[in-house]
Amino acid sequence: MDERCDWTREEIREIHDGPLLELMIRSAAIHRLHHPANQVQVCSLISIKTGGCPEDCKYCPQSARYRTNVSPTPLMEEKEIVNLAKQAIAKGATRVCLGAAWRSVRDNAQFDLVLLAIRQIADMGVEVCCTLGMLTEFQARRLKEAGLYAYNHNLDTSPEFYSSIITTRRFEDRLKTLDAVEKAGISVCSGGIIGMGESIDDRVNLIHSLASRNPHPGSVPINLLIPVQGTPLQDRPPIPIWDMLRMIATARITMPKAMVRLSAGRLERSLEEQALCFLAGANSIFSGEKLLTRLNPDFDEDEKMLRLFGLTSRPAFGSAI
Ligand code: SAM
Ligand code: DTB
Ligand code: SF4
Repeated sequence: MDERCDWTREEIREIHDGPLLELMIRSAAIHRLHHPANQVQVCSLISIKTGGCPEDCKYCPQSARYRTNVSPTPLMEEKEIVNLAKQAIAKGATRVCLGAAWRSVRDNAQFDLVLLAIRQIADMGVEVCCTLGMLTEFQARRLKEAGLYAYNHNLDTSPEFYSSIITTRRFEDRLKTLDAVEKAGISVCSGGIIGMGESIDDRVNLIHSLASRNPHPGSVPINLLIPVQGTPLQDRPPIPIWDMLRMIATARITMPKAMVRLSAGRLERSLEEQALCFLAGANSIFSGEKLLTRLNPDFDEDEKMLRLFGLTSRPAFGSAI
């Protein structure tokens, strides 16, 4: 079956709520139809501008509105960004994602610096992604010209729950940026976070919003909330593994060709739990000791894990079958 963009919310809820093991088996079968099942994409994050963000995303340690242990740092020098990318590639990353705690991109010298860094990293033969906040079509075109492969911009949660988590922008603003990215011919990376107190319907409606896009996003990060001290969501309890598996499997079944990324929150999960996530259809991870500000399994640990599971690293620019 090819990409379907006309899923109804009811259909997705039915998939999501199905008998767990049947759901996993169905998802694993679809995964194998569309991707080399033993390959996992290894991505690496570089926080090129950390903290001090004007937005009020309730989960985020980088918002200037919450007192967290993040100390704001200015934009990195171009050389430092490129060097960090080199190190990540040497450790096995095939996709490098540059993250900035900006509300939106501005057409200034800082953006020019980021474009120069993107060009140099793209020339190293890896997929370059970045996540810089909201973009105009013109800015998206400039990123494409610089060699950008993908742009990450998460919908994060359902349209209905969005304003309970973020009040400084609207769900529709996110969609607009995704449209600009797509129009520029850049691969869309968009997913969300689970464990913020959302309902099952909110999770289903997030997947519905992603799977209704035509084409589907090229990659869908599923982040497990990392409750950070000082943020309004600091006391949220971890979600059960079963919820993670349902979310991953539902994303895989509804968006068969997408890379489904097991993103934030992996450090706290056992190898057994991660193995189940790969079985449920996840085929991408962030590797390296830091995400943007939080800890994450390092490259050596992940290499051992992949070896243990008989998985190999997916080459850059590999496409769905
Ligand atoms: N400022 C840009 C933006 O919001 O698009 C880019 C950086 S922002 C930190 C990227 C993504 O990180 C968010 O959309 C969210 O999904 C994820 N994230 C941030 N804090 C998180 C947390 N505590 N736990 C899980 N995911 C988180
Ligand atoms: C995504 O979906 N997750 C990554 C990446 N895209 C930019 C970010 C996770 C951030 C986790 C919290 C932190 O490290 O501050
Ligand atoms: Fe800023 Fe992005 Fe964090 Fe929101 S998620 S506060 S926009 S860095």
